[in-house]
Amino acid sequence: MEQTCKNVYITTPIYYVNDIAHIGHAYTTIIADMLARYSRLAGYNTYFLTGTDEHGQKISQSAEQRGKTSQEYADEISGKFRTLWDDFDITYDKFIRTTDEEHKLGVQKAFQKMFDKGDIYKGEYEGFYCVPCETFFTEKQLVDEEFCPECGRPTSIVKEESYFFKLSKYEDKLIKWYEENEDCILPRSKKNEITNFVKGGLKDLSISRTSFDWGVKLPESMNEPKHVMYVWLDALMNYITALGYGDKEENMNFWPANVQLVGKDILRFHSIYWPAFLMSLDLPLPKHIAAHGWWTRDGQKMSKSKGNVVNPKEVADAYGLDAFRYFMLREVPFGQDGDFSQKALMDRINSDLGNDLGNLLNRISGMSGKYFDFKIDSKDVSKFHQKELDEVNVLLDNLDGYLYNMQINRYLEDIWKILTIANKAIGDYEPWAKMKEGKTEEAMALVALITNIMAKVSLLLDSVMPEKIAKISESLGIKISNENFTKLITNRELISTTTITKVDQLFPRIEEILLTQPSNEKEEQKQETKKETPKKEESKEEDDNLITIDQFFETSLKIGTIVEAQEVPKSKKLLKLQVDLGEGRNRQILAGIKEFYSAEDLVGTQACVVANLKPAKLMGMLSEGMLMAAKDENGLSLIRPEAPKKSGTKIS
Ligand code: ME8
Repeated sequence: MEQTCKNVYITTPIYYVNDIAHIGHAYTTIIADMLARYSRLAGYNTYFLTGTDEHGQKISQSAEQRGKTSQEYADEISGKFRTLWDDFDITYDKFIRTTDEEHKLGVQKAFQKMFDKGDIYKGEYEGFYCVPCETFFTEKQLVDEEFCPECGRPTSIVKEESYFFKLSKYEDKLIKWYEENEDCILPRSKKNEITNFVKGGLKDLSISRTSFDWGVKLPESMNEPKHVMYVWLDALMNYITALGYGDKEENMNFWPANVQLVGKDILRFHSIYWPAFLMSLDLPLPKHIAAHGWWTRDGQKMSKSKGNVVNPKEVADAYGLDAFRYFMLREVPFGQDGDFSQKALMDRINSDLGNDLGNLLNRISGMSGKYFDFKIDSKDVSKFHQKELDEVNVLLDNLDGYLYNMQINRYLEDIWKILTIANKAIGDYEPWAKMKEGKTEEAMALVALITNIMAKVSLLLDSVMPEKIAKISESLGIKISNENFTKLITNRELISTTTITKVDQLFPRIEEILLTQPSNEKEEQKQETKKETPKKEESKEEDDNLITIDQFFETSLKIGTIVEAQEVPKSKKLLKLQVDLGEGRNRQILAGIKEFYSAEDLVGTQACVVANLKPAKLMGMLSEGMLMAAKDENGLSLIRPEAPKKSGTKIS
């Protein structure tokens, strides 16, 4: 995002509609939203694009599995993405769908132009194709000569007539672009990887398919009704078709994009294919392609296909949307992977937001109310606090640079350093002591300093936590506007006077009760994930991990009689059971079987129980064992004795 340019164009990847959104998608979208909000406030003419990627074999297969047409399925999932972003108050200017007519026309125009230029030719493609990744691989790239290097699934050999894009022709030009534009790919470490890859040689790219038909047709003039476009050609073009490329071109003045955000998984497509296509179309190249890292969960890659996703809506509902946004942007340095942990989220809320930010506002309203009837005057701030103002200004100097280089966590770290200056000044100057000594002017200068710092911080954090900042700015009596941004941030000025209003606590301490809900979701999902481990791995484990009879007997299995059963409120899956294992007292067991059994039906029945499991807490309740069950596509069944047995009978 160059400061000199008037227009700012920010894009996210367009998300596949083969499943619903998870926090990885939310992360990309929140970063883009933050940049867009910041750019607007700083006075740039901003355009922010997001949307959904709806063509390709993967989508048509997902639709088929659900008994829907590809279009019906794409409509449904695209709608869910859009609803989520609307719930999250994401300020996109356009939500593009690759099934939009204007998009399809634009892609066809682009194809025609590249063809007319001599960059596209017809040939035959034979390669190893991974359907879930929509990507061809060479034999060398495969794992164990068969499996996809990206997702580990089996590939299939596909041979088909195909059009090719002369990617090899752009090898030198791409290398020149990387070398001449230091920050064209961020973080810079990623740029080296890409440069080396391209230096290793590029093969021409197959850009049409005849093996399925859910895609954009080639331009009519080609007379190739069997061909549809390669989904990545179709998808990448969204960044210009959204601006009207090939049609009305109404927003093409936003091109080239300033920041194109992508996950590191799709950086190659964006930093090799995409600029090569643009060169072929004689269009300028984006200023920055910025690749962020992966969110993992419990150290594992999180993905729609693995089923171990964290639902961003649930997290935002439990902890607050602004806190979630802050956490995502602050926790992990851009470009690096991060593990999603509720403990870390809770710490950020209680410490950074509650103690540092929320408390400072309380102190402003407390001191201004007690000493000055809530009226603030900045006239003596520079006289008594030039040192603090200078310190703040030094930090402000760096903030732009951090944002423009996608060092968002450092941007936030430095804003917190500014808050520390304010909190420290209160301790250093003790306005209550000044008041006692009759030094009212000095006390006022201090409270006004803090108020000004809070006002500056609010302008800088509005893009990160718009809802909470609206409350803070209301309390400070200062509007979040471009005018104030220019005055307080760009020109380093102070507000002259204002009146403070009291607000309720902004970030109440998050206690365990809030924490336990999502973490139980996590436990529940974990159990699900375990059951859904891919077949290949299961059978491998069975072969490799044979156990001895002694190892088997380490597990204590017993017959239990269910004497009481209740639903657990707010849980989709859990039932709370009291189970008699012949021990003279009942054990409480929480079982994830609510979808398959009603509480009443279970009372009086028996089941096999794992009796020596370490007790665990689910939804804040103790669970002292596990019922055994088997689940297949027809549902779940508890494992029970064929004829009634005494409670506590050992199973061997
Ligand atoms: O790749 N951590 O779509 P997609 C962080 N349609 N970010 C993650 C993530 C994770 N665990 N998982 C996904 C596609 N993302 C193509 C893009 S663009 C022309 C076409 C984010 O639904 C990340 O930004 O698989 C990733 O690049 C994007 O979601 C891909 O989502």
